[in-house]
Amino acid sequence: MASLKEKLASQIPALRQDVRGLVKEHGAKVISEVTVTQAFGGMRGVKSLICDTSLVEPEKGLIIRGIPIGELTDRMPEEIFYLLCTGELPYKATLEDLQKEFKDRSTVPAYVWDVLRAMPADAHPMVMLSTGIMAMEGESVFRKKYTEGIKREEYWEYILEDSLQLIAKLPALAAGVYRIRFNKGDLIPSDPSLDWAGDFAHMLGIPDPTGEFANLMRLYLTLHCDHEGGNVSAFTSHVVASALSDPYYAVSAGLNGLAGPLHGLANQECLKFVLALKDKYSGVPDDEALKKFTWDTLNSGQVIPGYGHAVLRVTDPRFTAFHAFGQRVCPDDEVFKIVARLFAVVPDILKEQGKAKDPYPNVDAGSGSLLYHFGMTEFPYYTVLFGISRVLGFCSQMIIERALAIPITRPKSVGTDWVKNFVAKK
Ligand code: CMX
Repeated sequence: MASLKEKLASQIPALRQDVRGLVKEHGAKVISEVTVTQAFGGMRGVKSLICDTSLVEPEKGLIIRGIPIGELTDRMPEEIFYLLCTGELPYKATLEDLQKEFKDRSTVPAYVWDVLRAMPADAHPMVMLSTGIMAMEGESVFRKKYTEGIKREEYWEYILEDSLQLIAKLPALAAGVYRIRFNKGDLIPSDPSLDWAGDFAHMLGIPDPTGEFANLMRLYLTLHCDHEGGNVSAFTSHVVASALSDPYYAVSAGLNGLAGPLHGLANQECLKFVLALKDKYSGVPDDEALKKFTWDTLNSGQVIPGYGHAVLRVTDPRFTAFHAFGQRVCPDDEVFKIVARLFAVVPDILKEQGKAKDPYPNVDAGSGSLLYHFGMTEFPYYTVLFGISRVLGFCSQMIIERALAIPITRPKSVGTDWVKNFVAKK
């Protein structure tokens, strides 16, 4: 059975030939134009990036290598990483081989713990995760090999090695961040008999008598893995990697983008919103109270966290998957019930307000309530979970980009005066 590296090595020559042929034959064809609104509006909708790992369809949501995310909810994150990289789900033996590759590389260097323990007691967990990754940059095999001098065709092999190293260490690193930052006691050693997400759940130390918390971690780390190439975190990591900065730099940069309140931090904001409702009404408010609270939030100039999306125009299937998990595991939990009731009232309010192009819940609307149910009440940590999963996407995109020798990113910027002159001439 071929390993991930062997599989990629067998696919890459044809992939390169395919892309070379496409560019040679059709290089001058126009695939997108840019309006003034788009140039001033975050480049929304401009097709100027290639991402083969996944696609976000406005009416369908996330599709990974042709498979809708809703059909992948019982898969483990390791399987998803293999799928992102190769376009195929692994056979059992291949999956076991990949899991072994991760286990063999899973030990976090001791100096990382010294760095994290030296950080301010109120450091944001995302800062600790990103710092932990940056602290390990000296481990980069890609940087070492690049400095020694390797051929461009070989770059992807060392990007893959760094990716495996980094992904392997994330469960211990992120669990360590949780235990250090929230004074949970000693670090918990890894259990090598467990899968990547199961071991992470184990090292967090959250009591899990039913095993459902580990299932939630598997689902969480699968659902957040990738969201094509143009979202803030993936794009940031892509740009940094295009300068041939190694994966430690590029992953840390992507996570720093994910930390923003309009992106990955929204899950923390979302639970705050739900808990504020629960506190104000001492339990699950009725629909009238929910509507008033939502309107008050909008009228005070704030967004409703967990709702809206730059691309999606339907309920995010990842929200649907979390919602189904909650219905199965904790239908009577008050926080989960508020999330479910908000889903019933918020879309109509956002439609009535008429601003948000997508009035439906995104992935962040429901995930926090499930974590809260299992006793993970430290919501600044939630974005870290998003981050661990998203590294699978960053790394798979990076491996493919280096295999295809995608050059350094350098779009052209123009000044406001240039735009004024341009439109005046037209
Ligand atoms: N509540 C209130 N207003 C909203 C809104 C929401 N949930 N979503 C969008 N809007 C507003 C925007 O602020 C914007 O207002 P202005 O015209 O006054 O600037 C208007 O609707 C149009 O925005 P849009 O084109 O629909 O949305 P954008 O592509 O600009 O932004 C997003 C997308 C996600 C940043 C936005 O919907 C938002 O702020 N949502 C709340 C935060 C959130 O849940 N983020 C997580 C997204 C998932 C992820 O990527 O991590």
